[in-house]
Amino acid sequence: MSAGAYPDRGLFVCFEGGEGAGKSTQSRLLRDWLVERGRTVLLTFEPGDTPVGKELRRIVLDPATGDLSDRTEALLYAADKAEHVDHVVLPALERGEVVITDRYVDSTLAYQGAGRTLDVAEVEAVARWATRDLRPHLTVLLDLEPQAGLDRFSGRDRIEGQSLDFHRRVRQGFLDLAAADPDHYLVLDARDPIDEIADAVRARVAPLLERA
Ligand code: Z5A
Repeated sequence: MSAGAYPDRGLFVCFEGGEGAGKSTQSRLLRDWLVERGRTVLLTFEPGDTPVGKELRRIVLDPATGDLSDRTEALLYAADKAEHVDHVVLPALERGEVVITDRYVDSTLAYQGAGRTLDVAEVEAVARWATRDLRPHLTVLLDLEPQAGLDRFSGRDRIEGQSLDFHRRVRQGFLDLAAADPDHYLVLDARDPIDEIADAVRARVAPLLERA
């Protein structure tokens, strides 16, 4: 595996974690804090933040889709990532903006790799190809015991409806990725109060702004 390509313009920050861990909440709080400091910020998400991605999101998350081959699911998420990187993420970074994404490549390594038990190296090769091996300067992993995250919601989409064992493998998948590359990860306990988590994220992001 190559070292990967960290953008030389802009700042690329990603939030990852299981369902209900607080990714959307923390993404918005970080965006608001950066905008108050005069930064131009693009807040985005996967899957579904492009016209084609919206269609792909419906297919992968709608319970009515039913069973998909694990490989089909991995390829659909990869297609969403390719659209997202080429049409949303890279253009904003090239403009020198801060890009915050709610989920990215680690989600496919954790869900389609560790969760579905596809070969993680194969899933990674596809996802890195789809994303031109573009890597976030920082990934914030909001770690939460799966049942606690699922309890924060009532409805269940195709992925949320998987077994608790599946979600435990996903959680461990995320933790393994973070442990392997501490320079590019911040792991936080998602049970902590929202404001405390936001403060910890800001403290880690602040020095990175000097390079953006
Ligand atoms: N998926 C995949 O398999 N492969 C991939 O490559 C990608 C994704 C990119 C996308 O679902 C699904 O696709 C996801 C992984 C899979 N599936 N699952 N399962 P999504 O985009 O619809 O949803 P999500 O990404 O899982 O996010 P979420 O469920 O909406 O949760 P969240 O964004 O992490 O949490 P939140 O909305 O900020 O907060 C949830 C609630 O908890 C809300 O009421 C908050 O007020 C509350 N909250 C937040 N923080 C706290 C704290 N600290 N304490 C207490 N309560 C809190």
